[in-house]
Amino acid sequence: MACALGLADSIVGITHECDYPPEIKNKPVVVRNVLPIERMSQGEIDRAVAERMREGLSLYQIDEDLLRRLAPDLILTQNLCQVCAPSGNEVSQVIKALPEAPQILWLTPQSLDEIFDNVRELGAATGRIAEAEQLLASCQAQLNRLTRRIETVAERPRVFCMEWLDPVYASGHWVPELVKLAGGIDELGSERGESVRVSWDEIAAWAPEVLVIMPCGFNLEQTMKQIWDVFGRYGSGSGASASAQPDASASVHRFFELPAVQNGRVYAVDANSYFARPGPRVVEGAELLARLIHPALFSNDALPSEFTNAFQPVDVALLKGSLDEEKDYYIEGGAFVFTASYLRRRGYCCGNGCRHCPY
Ligand code: B12
Repeated sequence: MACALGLADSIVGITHECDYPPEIKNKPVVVRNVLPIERMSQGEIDRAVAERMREGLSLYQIDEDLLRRLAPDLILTQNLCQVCAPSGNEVSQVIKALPEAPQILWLTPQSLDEIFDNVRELGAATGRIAEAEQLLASCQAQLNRLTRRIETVAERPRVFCMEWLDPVYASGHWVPELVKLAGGIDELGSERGESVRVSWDEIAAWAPEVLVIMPCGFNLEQTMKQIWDVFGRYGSGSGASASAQPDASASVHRFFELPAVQNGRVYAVDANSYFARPGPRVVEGAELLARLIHPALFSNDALPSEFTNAFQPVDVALLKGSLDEEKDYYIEGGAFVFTASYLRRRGYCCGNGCRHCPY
């Protein structure tokens, strides 16, 4: 959001999650994760997050010395989710330790309108009001174009946006609104509400025709890996970790029963870029969803270049473990060699040095 208002040069420090636009990635990192989430499964992350919450422990470490040295005039932070990024408590504590209190802008948007309000507030706090209005006008124009297009189709497919795979979280905040703009309905999501755990029985009852998998904190390739780890033939997702939860999610997964899965309409998306972060790119998220929900409407349009790595259809047969000799693998000297086509459709690099690895 800050960079979209032309503030990249004024940013003195970032968090470990800040990766866009790429030119900010070499700024000093003031916030770090406490949990080694890169090495943990979906179930393990969920349990660790809930446990640290119960014990009143933070998931983040703020480098106070570095912050003191950087001496920002303004800190942009959030109070939307206690566990997704440093929130109220952590930030207030650290501020107390600074010699001069900087201005703090709390961004806590629940909806698209509130994301837009945050852009205005940031513009006002940084003397970029004109830039903020210009950005919002272009976001609104993009949404209006999408709305006009979606008005031409009659049907509104049942969609389910999955914000976590094990246990499953339905979407909240602005995501159900994006689905609506994209010409679908996600009744399991809570518009302007929190993302909460849902059971497989509820998902099966909703019977989504389109399933979009968007775990927060993951890009496309990482999401594909999670799908294989949880729902793949040799994955962990028999509900084993969900069953450790004393709540509605305690059920074995029913992924393969869903109409969307049976009809090959399951998509992984880059959640970090287009859905999980409340910034201007959620507008592109709406368009991306529209392309997934109503592909025929976009069949004559070239795919915009920013969407090249934004989504991937999940090959359900492959996920179930059905492999064709030649198309998916060949045998050489008694060894099994995966083809590039198989590896691309699987969607992620396993790090085993596969000969035809496209990643
Ligand atoms: C859903 C979710 C989101 C939602 C928001 C949260 C929500 N619920 O609406 C959305 C999609 C917006 C989101 C966004 C992001 N998220 Co997120 N998110 C999650 C997810 C899947 C669940 C978090 C959650 O709500 N857990 C519910 C837990 C905390 O609640 P609970 O156990 O039921 O407890 C509740 C009650 O029982 C009660 N409670 C429990 N104990 C206690 C104790 C007391 C004393 C009290 C009073 C109450 C109480 O309060 C709790 C909350 O309601 C987790 C992964 C996971 N499965 O944990 C990632 C996760 C927290 N997110 C993560 C990240 C990285 C992000 C983003 C930064 C992504 C990005 N790269 O841009 C953004 C930040 C957006 C922002 N805020 O600006 C990371 C954090 C990494 C870390 N610290 O180690 C996680 C762990 C996922 C991951 N990839 O590993 N996220």
